[in-house]
Amino acid sequence: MIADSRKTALVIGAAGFVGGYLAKHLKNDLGRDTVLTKLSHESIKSEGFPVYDLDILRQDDIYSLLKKLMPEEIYHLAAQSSVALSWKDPGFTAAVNITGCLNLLEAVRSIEGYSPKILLIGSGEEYGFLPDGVTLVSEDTPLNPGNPYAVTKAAQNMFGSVYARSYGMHIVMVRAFNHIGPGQLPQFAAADFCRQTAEIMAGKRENIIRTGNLSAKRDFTDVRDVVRAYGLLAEKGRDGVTYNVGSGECLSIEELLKEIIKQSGAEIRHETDPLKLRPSDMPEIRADISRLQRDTGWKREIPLALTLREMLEYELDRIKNNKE
Ligand code: A2R
Repeated sequence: MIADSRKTALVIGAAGFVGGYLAKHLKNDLGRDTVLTKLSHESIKSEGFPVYDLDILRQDDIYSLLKKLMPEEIYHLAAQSSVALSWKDPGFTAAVNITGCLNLLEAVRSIEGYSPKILLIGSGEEYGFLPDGVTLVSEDTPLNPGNPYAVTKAAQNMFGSVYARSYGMHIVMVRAFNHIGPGQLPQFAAADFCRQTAEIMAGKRENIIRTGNLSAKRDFTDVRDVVRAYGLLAEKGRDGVTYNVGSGECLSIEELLKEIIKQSGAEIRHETDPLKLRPSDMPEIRADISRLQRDTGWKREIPLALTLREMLEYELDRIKNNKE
């Protein structure tokens, strides 16, 4: 459906996992003139999009690009998004995720009469350690981040809220829960299991999958459903309001693994790898998505079994064609 073909959407940080999916959705499904940014060392596979190099640590460069394009919608995906790296380099993570976001907000603010809709993408990680007995989190659940990455995303969220309220900016904040899909890097459990399973199916490793903690329950959504929620929120999300984006259901990592093994049709065992165990894992977390559903009508469309099948096919194709 073409919603409004005159609008220009700018996706900042488009070379990452979500960027390619969001760019295609905005252009093909919503008819936006879609412009992408990436870091100079990155490459973007999606063809047919104007692409600019942009480092969000350089506020003047953000300003120049915005002045040139004046996009009506800005999707801010750029981030240092690795929890592991955030422990190793919290200062860098804070610079990219907090100062980078502030640079964007200040650049927008300094252009007179310019008032785009801005989507700040945060994370379900912001909730962190939940009060005893709580597993379902609404946007009003107190934040208690458990790692530096989560702290920076909580700070981004708070700046978004303050700038929307104090300066009347059209900022919507998202807390995205686990999203998965073909092309995700194997730092994430589902992608890791699919890669290991594909290697077993291709005869490249013994039939044992190495795992971390399997009992943790998480809220998984297909990345294509997630980017659809972002498009809806840019259109219908209320300024200064935070929205959980997730499925509203949860699944243990073990159930996820079993589904991948089932889909492979292979005889596969699994074994715990102590290096993959994270000591402070929350046992269970699930998003309350009633606000998202009420304000946008969003519903999950892609069942997880299909997502996992496509992830497995992607990894098999990667091995067959010797892709990086
Ligand atoms: O760190 P790299 O080289 O992978 O580049 C990431 C890029 N990025 C930046 N872009 C502009 N200026 C910077 N100073 C800067 N630092 C990093 O942002 C990467 O290409 C992109 C973010 O993509 P991913 O890390 O793949 O995140 P994903 O899964 O696409 O998630 C999108 C958003 C992020 O804000 C997550 O924290 C959130 O959703 O869950």
